Amino acid sequence: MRGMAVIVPVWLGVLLCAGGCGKGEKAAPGGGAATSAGTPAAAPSAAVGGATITGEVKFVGAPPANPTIDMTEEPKCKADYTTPPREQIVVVNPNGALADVFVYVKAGLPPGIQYPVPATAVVIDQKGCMYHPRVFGIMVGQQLEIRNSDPLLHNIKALGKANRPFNISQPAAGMTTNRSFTAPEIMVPFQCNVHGWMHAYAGVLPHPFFSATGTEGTFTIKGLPPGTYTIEAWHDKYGAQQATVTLQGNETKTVDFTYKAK
Ligand SMILES: [Cu+2]
Repeated sequence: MRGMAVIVPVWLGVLLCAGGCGKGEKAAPGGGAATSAGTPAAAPSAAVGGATITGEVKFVGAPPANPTIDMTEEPKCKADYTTPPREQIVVVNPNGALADVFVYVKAGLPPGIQYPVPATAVVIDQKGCMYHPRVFGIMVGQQLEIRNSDPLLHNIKALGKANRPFNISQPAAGMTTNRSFTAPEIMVPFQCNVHGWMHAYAGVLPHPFFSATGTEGTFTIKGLPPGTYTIEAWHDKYGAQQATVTLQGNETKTVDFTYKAK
């Protein structure tokens, strides 16, 4: 969202936090909606409103222990950890909320609206032989910058179904490669051909109304026009849940989701 405040039209400002700007949430991939020229794509203002959906994803029960990762053959990554790292499949925060849940508007938006694609790229970094972030959202057509911060080979493979799969080798630290997606898809899985424990997921949407839970387990979706929406929460291990919410005017409604230990 750097360097764009003064040229963004007022009506577009409400979109800036649509990907989630609240405390404890991940960086807002869907935020920063503007084209490189600073002008919005054709999008009637009726499609943009001032309503907000916010909430928390709770976790009930004892979370399963994530598998320990054996990094013996990758000492340069192993050196990044003081204790043996674990896969981050189920991450429950100290407040009992679940991280890495992708929350998005699944249905209910007015048809036929083209939302501006943010000029800012979403970044996925490979660091310490882990993906950062592990779960994130991105708009159709938005740039995804794939970065290798490790001094060793990663081979990132995206296994989309609606989107064409790709496979990129990045043998050195500092390498970046940009890709984008052509179709909505929940979720596009990423994996590394070199390190079997590396998994990430991208939610690809034609609109900016999505968020991913982070260290507080909360999400916020802003800038919605009045309407009745189906909201879906998606988690790698525990699957998807839906909720319906009706929003009027500029109101904020809270929708919490709860996942239970199996
Ligand atoms: Cu790797």
